[in-house]
Amino acid sequence: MKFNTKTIHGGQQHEPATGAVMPPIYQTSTYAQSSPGQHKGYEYSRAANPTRTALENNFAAIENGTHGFAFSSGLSAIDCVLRMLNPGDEVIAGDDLYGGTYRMFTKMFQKYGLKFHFVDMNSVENITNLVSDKTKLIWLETPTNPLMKIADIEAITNAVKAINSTILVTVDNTFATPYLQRPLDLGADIVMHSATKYLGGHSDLVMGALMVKDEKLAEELHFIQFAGGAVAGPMDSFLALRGVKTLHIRMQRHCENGRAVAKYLENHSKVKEVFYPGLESHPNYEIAKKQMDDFGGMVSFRLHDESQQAAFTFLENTKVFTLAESLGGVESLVNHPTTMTHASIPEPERLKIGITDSLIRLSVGIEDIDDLLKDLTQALDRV
Ligand code: P1T
Repeated sequence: MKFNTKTIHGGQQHEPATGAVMPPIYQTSTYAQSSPGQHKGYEYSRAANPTRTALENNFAAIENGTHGFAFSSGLSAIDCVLRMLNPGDEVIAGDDLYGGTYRMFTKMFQKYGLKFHFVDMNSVENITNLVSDKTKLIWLETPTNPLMKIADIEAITNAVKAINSTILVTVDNTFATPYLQRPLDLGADIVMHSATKYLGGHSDLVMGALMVKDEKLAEELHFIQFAGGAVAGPMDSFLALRGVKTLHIRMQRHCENGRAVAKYLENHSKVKEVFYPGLESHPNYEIAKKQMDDFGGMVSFRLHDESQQAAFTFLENTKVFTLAESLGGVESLVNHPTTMTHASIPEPERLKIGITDSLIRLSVGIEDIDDLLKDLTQALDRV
């Protein structure tokens, strides 16, 4: 199946009892057994639930994997991957990550004896120079949140695996989605999503996803999910499945609108810098063009006026763009990374990579582009 068919039919079958085209919301925690251990494949909904299974099969299909897992949040999906490691193990991660990911690495897992290196993924050598016997995991976000940096998944995976083929490469594919980029096809071992974002697509749920193509890895992740317990509920699974069915058409419009907004901002006198991988001025434009099928709906920019007040004036005055955390829904959102999504990163670290007070992040929705540009114009006029 091609991608636009897989979003709708991937891993799906009509419900056997009634032929229902959409899977029912199996709002049940447990399942009757005729004798201890004798059941129809479901025992307890932390282990598996049929609505979640339908979603997980769809998750696997859209990322060209064999197994998918739906978690209660994006962070709990990341937590599951990290729990495969042991004290003393080392992780090499990008230096620009969602603030909550950075917080989990540094504030939670560091104290259990894991060591994290944060590097600019722009250069493969930055990573290979750090690989040692202790390296067990590479953590990539591409495009990154919020600076839209691009890492070359294939080049990094090949270089790392040439040193040690057992090192796992995980890609947080939240910003790109499999509509634009399929990391498992490029050699990565695990794809992770905050399904809260584009996969769900309607800002009505919090969920995480992992997708893999290796049976043993799937077993290990399933065990941790089952033993740790961070599963997605049946209602949210239903909503996410409904969301994925329109992923391809939503993404098409997100990309069109994202490109138009990026071009508009690039030519605006009050805007100093625009971060969008589809602009030729983006330092990783060539890698983005090779690796992605289009460039998505996330756009960050920096104002010429570097004061926090200038950024706040803009943020307080958008009307179609709602000031809120999160991204990837049908509606346009605007966010201030330093005080909102990335506030948990210590200021010196933030400033080192360029997350300054004048940085603003847009999640460009699928509204009419004329209304979006008009809204940006009137808000920028007030700065
Ligand atoms: O919020 P949650 O579903 O737990 O997902 C965490 C997460 C992981 N990875 C990336 C790239 C993310 O962007 C997020 C969540 N991000 C936001 C809430 C935000 O506004 O950036």
